[in-house]
Amino acid sequence: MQTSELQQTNQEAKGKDSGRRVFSGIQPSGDVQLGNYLGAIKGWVERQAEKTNFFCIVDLHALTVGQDPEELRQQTRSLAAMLFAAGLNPDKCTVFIQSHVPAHAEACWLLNCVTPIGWLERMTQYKDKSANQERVSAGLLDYPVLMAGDILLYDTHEVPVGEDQRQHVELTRDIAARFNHLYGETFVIPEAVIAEVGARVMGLNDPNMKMSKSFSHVRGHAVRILDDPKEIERSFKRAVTDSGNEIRFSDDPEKAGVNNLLGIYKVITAKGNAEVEADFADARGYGDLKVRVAEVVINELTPIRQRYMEFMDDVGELDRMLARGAEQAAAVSVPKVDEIKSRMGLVLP
Ligand code: AQP
Repeated sequence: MQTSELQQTNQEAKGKDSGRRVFSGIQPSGDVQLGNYLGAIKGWVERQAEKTNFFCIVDLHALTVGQDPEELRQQTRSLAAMLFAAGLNPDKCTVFIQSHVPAHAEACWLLNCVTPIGWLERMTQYKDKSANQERVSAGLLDYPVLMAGDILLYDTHEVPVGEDQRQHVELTRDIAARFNHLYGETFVIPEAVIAEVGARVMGLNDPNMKMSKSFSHVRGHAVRILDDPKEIERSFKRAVTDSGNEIRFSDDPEKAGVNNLLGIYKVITAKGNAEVEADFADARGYGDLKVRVAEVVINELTPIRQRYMEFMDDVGELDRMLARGAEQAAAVSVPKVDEIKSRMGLVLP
């Protein structure tokens, strides 16, 4: 696409809203699970036409923990196919791979130089992820700075994320404010947008731990988007609940399992709490609850799985869609990274 066309696309996008920009990312770090879908992807699809949206497959972030190169390549394409299959439309939003736009790695370095190490060492995700590793990479510590660069390069106003990423968006705000203070107004200070429902889907085997891609190989932990209906049914049947029989929303940690199942049902059916509870008024125990939740999940995911297969059958077209996304992303982020460099005193070529 020519620059003039890109500018036109951006202007059109601005026309449909007051120019508010949205940025969000997802790592190709394993099998995409129901939490990623309900906490992030579903909302991206529903709101893609409202503002100027940038959705990024953050492959550089995936490198912060060990990855098999061939698997990473496969997972990256697979994730792209899944995002398009879920309904992201390249005519309405920009979908691209982070490493296709070198401005992201550059911004990370530049922002590293204004970020105190202490800010990074207190990140909960860093503490959790580093606790289980023999050797911790510098990249894992630096993960939130790369994320800050991703967001700030697009003059982003809103960052839709799950609850687990709230702290990283707070850090991004701190980094942006510090940079603006040191070098003059450069960055928009972004806000995390956290959906009330779907924000935290918990593991089916342990409702006190969030569902995660990197644990999707653990039996009974996650529902993967590409699981077939039988597998999904089995996962829900195995879900941990409690020894009672009351099907209602509750803050009681004892009932975290039932709460999680109801939360999944609620976000998919878009019903209110009372309506959801009423749907289960005639249920005969948790067995019934599990079967009915599995049913709505299967109905939601089946068409996505089918479209996914079609995208994976035409990798050439998939790559072309991603190249178009990278071009659109670069049209915004390359001038921005030049502005950052210039502010910091680098001589532009
Ligand atoms: N369990 C979850 N409930 C709600 N939202 C979730 N997200 C992740 N898990 C849940 C949201 O999915 C988006 C993409 O996440 P990511 O891939 O960038 O990283 P993550 O948050 O670390 O996701 P995972 O699945 O736990 O991946 P791994 O295991 O690789 O670390 C984000 O918006 C996230 O909030």
